Amino acid sequence: MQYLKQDPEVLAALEGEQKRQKEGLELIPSENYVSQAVLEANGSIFTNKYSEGYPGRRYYGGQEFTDAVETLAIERVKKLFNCKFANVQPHSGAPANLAVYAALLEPGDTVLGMDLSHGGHLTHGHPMTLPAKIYKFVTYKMKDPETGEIDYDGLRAVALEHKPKLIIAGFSAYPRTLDYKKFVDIAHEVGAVTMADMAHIAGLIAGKALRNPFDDGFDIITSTTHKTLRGPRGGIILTRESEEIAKKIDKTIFPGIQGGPHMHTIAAKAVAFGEALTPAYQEYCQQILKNAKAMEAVFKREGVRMIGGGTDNHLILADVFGSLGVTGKEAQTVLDEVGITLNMNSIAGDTRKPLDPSGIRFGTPAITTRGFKEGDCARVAELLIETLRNKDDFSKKETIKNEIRELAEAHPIPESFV
Ligand code: DSN
Repeated sequence: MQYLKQDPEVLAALEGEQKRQKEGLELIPSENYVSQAVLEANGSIFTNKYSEGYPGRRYYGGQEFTDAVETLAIERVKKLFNCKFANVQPHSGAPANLAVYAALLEPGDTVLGMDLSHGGHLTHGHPMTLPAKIYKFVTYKMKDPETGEIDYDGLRAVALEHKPKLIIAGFSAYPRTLDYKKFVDIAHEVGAVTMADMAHIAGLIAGKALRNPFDDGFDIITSTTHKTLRGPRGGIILTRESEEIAKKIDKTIFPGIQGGPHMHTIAAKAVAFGEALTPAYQEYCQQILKNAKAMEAVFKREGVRMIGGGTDNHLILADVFGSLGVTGKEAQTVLDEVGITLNMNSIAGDTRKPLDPSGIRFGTPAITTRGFKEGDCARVAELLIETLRNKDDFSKKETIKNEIRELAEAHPIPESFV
């Protein structure tokens, strides 16, 4: 940080964040640690360049190297997800989803997505979002929060009644696997396009640890690139095989809703996709799942209720208010105090408000990057529950905090994955 010394205030914030990331345990399931190679590309001079358009079809000159790096990102991500078309320009997940809606729908058209309180995402139709003001969203839910199974009969009934043009599979707080084939069959029945918002599990799909929705015939995948994919903050839109859909999406991203692509981020995406193509990355993804299972076992043993009864992926949603009498907000605060970062989360049928809900959501992508294995993760789960059971015991929390710091120090954040 040789040059940042010129700005001591920003430097101080950055150094504080560096220390926080180093000494604490990151359990927010949508966060991760990127390699130094991704950081270098993301902090590179590609940030200086304007490149409106696409490789070989730009509006400004001087595109020899931006074309090369964007083409690399496109080819690598197509290989990772086994699809024909990719747009790597979305600035993040929300614009990626908006672009798909704008590309395929007319204002007033209907979209079927997962209910937010059952694990869906704000961009799948929450009334406060722009898409919800433009399109009509209808929702499906879990059949039973104790098993997490989706109510596919209910989903089909809503689809038959409302005839959506787009059906979305995907979530930000759902711990089980989806039956993609059922979504595709229902979509074919009503003539809808299928979109899988895989932001949370895209890395696990790329790493072949979870099923690829394209293998069951999904038309489109949207994702962020900074979660399990372990890349820079950004988005992607992938199209399995329809050139017509891919062309509409390209036009909607630029010039439809975005201007100049962030070429430094696209360079960093290319690096992350290169890393995700390695066998080491596939091992990483398998370990994420094993680590989540190790945490699940502790929660089961300790009688703490998990929505969906456990996890098939990288995250767990626990009803800490119902099981331990601690609200999600209290849990988030007290765990922060001992060096565990996670987030409060509403749970299906929550009787509490979104800003102080009953649940917490946590996951294993970031600590797995640090080299945590099943035994370490089980211990983290024990410490997590112990903290909540002793939330007012200062000396107990100090002891836990020290153990957390030791665990973190024993697992330094890696600089490289290849
Ligand atoms: N904020 C992201 C998450 O944590 O899941 C999704 O938008």
